[in-house]
Amino acid sequence: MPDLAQQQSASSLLRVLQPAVQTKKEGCDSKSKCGSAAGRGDLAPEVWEKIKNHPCYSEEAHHHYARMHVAVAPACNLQCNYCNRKYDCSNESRPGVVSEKLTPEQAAKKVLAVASTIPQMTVLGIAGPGDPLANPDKTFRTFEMVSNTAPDIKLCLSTNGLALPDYVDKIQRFNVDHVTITINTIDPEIGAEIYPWIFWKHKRYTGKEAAHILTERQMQGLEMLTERGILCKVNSVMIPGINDRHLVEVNKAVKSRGAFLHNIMPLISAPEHGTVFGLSGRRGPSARELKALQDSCEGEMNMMRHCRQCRADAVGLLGEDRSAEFSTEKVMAMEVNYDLEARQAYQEKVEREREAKTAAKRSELESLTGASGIKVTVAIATKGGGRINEHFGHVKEFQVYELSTEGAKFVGHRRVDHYCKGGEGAEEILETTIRAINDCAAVFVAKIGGCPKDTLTQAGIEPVDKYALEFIEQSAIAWFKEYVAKVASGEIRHIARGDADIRQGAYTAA
Ligand code: CLF
Ligand code: SF4
Repeated sequence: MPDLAQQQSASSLLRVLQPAVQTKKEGCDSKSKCGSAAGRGDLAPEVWEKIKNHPCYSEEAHHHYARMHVAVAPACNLQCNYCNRKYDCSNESRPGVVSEKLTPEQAAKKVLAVASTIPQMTVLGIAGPGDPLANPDKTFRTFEMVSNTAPDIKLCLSTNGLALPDYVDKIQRFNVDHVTITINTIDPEIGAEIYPWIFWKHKRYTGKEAAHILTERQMQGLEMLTERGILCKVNSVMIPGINDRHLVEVNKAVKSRGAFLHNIMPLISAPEHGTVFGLSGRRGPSARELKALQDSCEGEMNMMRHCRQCRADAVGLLGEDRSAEFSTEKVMAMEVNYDLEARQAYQEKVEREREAKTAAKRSELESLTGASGIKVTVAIATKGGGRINEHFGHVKEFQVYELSTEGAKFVGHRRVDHYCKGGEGAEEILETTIRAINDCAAVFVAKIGGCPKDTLTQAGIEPVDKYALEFIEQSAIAWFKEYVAKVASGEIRHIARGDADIRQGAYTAA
């Protein structure tokens, strides 16, 4: 008997593999004005309203606003070779960390507890630890309870897309206006290397047939969502040797179907996670490989570069994880005081700070003239708020910006270990830190000790502490102007830096 893929008509297969006619109903039409880097004036007002305080959909918002996930969805309807089902979903969380699974009632209480404690928490996401749409009752019950008690919180969903077309109407009815679909390929041959099986319509499918069904369902779901004006982000895991070159095609296919943002994430495949890819030695990409792919995909739909591949129970700003403060035991014992007015007042304060930051960047940019053609990457020590406000020794992640005559562009982040834990191992930690920011010409910090300062300088990375507590972009542009002037005067020579390591794993509450 012919398999399902063979039964599909040629035109149906073609429809899946080729970019669709533009279905985008909203958004924007120039590269500089779209996606996660866009600002208030760049987007249609209704789109700006949706993304302005969503830390994943707006790169700028991620400095100021937090998200939380509730782990109400344990089951999954397919298998990815980068996931170990015993642990969390590696699309949205690090494998190797077991979540506390919650009932919808526990989840709703947790959302109120977090919202009362962290006024800048604006988004509730359901991202696992399995697939939210393989657990539809728990997922939608949670959304329903939260929207009844905390109507100012945006609802967000992340899915592999297999069940998506069946739930689009419900997603719209429940006012879930941000949906992420993980799409790693549109080619069944490649799909067969990523997905050993799917479970669909009470039957298990394998190989190319499984991959073909999955792609059709993902594309159909994406089109249905964008037709309804629901903002869609596509996550893709970059798997060197399998889909790294092909992701450019995926980008075209999802862009033509109206996806708002494309997030290409590095494969997480440490052997201790026990995944098929981890155990077979499949490596993740280097920082340079990841950036080159993101750059080549950047077009009308911007790339998300600030994803932290967070856990299915993550809480806090994207660069932090406060989930340990909100264990079920602690949440159930908490007195919850959900004060909408206090939350709004706090967020107004955040908006004023944001406006000050934008104005400072603009005025610094105005004096950045000339076209030197020089591009420099720098690392920033920050704990949020868009300022250089972290001590070198306390950094858990550096934010990385590319500086050019266009300004300062966020291009990623690098996880590192605390250098200041003190005692043994400090040298090794410093070594791994340097490898993580080896592509950077400078590191901006609030403070730094003499010893790491010397070692960084020897490694060709300039430690810069004169902008302590200042805004990141304004300071970086000011430094870049000096750098270009020094190159022009012959005081220094501009040299392209090397590659850097991407550390495995996502945010944990360690
Ligand atoms: Fe969560 Fe995902 Fe919503 Fe964000 S995460 S469901 S869109 S609220 Fe964000 Fe985390 Fe990256 Fe996901 S940083 S893994 S992209
Ligand atoms: Fe794991 Fe998520 Fe893939 Fe399901 S969709 S197998 S939970 S990574």
